[in-house]
Amino acid sequence: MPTHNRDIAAKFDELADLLEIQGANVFRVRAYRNGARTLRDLPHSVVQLLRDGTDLTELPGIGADLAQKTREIVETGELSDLQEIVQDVPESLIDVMGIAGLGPKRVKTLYEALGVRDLAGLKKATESGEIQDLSGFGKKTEQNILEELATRGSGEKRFRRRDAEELAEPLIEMLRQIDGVDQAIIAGSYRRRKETVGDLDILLSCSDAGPVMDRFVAYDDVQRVLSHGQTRASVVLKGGLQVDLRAVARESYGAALHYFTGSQAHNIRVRQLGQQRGLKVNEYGVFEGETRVAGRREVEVFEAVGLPEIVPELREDRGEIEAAQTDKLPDLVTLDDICGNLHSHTDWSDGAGTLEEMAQAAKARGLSYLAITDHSKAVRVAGGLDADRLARQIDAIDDLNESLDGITLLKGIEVDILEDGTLDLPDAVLARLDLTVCSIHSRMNLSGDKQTTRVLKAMENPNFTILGHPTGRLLGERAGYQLDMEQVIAQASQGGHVLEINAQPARLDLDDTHAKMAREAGVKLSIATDAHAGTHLDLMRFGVDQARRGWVTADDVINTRDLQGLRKLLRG
Ligand code: DGT
Ligand code: CA
Ligand code: CA
Ligand code: ZN
Repeated sequence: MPTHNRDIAAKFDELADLLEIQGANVFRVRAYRNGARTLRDLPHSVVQLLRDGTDLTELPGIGADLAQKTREIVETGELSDLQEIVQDVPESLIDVMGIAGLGPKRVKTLYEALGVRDLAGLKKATESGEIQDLSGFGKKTEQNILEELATRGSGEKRFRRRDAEELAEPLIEMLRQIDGVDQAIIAGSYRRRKETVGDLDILLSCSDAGPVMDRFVAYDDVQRVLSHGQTRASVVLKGGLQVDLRAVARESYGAALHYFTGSQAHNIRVRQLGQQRGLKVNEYGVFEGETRVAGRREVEVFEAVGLPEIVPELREDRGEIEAAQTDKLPDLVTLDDICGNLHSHTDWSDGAGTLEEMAQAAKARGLSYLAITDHSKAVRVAGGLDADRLARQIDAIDDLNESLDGITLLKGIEVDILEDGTLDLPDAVLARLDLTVCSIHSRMNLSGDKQTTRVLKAMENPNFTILGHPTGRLLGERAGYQLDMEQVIAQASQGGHVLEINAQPARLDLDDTHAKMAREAGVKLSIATDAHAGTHLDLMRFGVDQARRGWVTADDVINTRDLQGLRKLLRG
């Protein structure tokens, strides 16, 4: 049974959650979380590494304890610490902690005082009015919980793009290897490179579909078979991701690819354009009367309705049809355009690598500059830097740059925006930096007015360069701060501030629509990996995908400039 890195990481995250509810030491909790992140982001399978005899403690953030526990999970499929702790703290409390506003401390109180063990219990306690009488809870909290429980009931589970990829890529490879298969493409939201996907829609063309369907439903990762026919099959993979596989005739493959790539809103527009020309557009082709006039290749569908090809990322009916008609489709940024990375952490705060290791990792990935932006002191659990340590780091980077070849470290900080809108470090030391990434990590639940005022005030600081992960959302975990992004974008446009597209798969923040709003207002963007280890520099492509969905061009992105060009922009 294959154990994915994601599954191993999930166990450590679960352990961290439960330890947190139990009230364990914050550093210990953080060690498990960091380890989980490292494993999740590894480019290689942990199972393979162990098979090759790799010493896991060489990985950033993995000490002897985590290495041993990782081995245990791979060998037994279980983690004994986890089995032990669930005797004390029910696993289902993790779901309760997923409710906005309910941190580990409150969850512990709910469990101990009211016996709340899961979401159903939480609902009962909230409805009976017991919660508002607990100390530290009030009527408002009770109201919030009820609202969130209500929206959850209806919400289907969506998968982060990277999690879906980990399941999808080996599957599509397996299908492509089967004799007689000539094309296999994952269509749907996956092909449009959405940040999350509901399910996978795979289209196949092959000489004999029956045996391919048989292989598909017998695949290792399949947990449940929903349907199994001669040309169609649906399964649920371990972890809950549904996959629909369809075999289509070669002469229809392009039309089917277009139809199942979607989005539905885009499809409707294309079909209407066809109707205006007396054509019928569907998943089998483009038809004039009974005659098929297009369908083998996808581009033929666009040509038939008088459009140039539109890349999947733009197919959301957000103006791409009009842009295509007037030859105004944007020339989207690509991974190749990226010259550097402007958000990274080292072992001076909560990163795993030294300054030198991060520099070499960036160089190995062909970058010409890397901004070091460790946390500032407000983020105590991350070992944030105070003014003295930052000053020392600035000197250390100056020294190191003397000896580095082919890569330049830029001096920066991820400085906290405090509740009153001031920055967490004095102006004098911030002024010595090449740039700042200014972020919110506390008081995320302020009212919309207060949160917006807080950010706008911070932007008035002359040392403010980039707004880091602007909304603070975590996909599938928590909504963003209440922040009036239109006002933030307007002020950024006036003041020449940069907004970040954080490339971490759980963040992808700004999202596509905000990125589009920003670029339309002339605001520049920084696509950055927020790397806490060298391997995280590889996450850049997720940020680029999100940017492309937001119509972003290379010119809109400051880290497409060479070092000289970037310095000029930063001075301006
Ligand atoms: P997802 O799976 O929720 O992340 O999003 P999609 O876009 O992959 O949606 P899905 O899986 O329901 O369907 C795949 C594509 O098939 C969708 O993007 C467009 C096309 N499609 C599905 N149902 C309809 C429909 O009723 N009308 C039209 N025009 N297209 C449809
Ligand atoms: Ca889908
Ligand atoms: Ca589907
Ligand atoms: Zn941050």
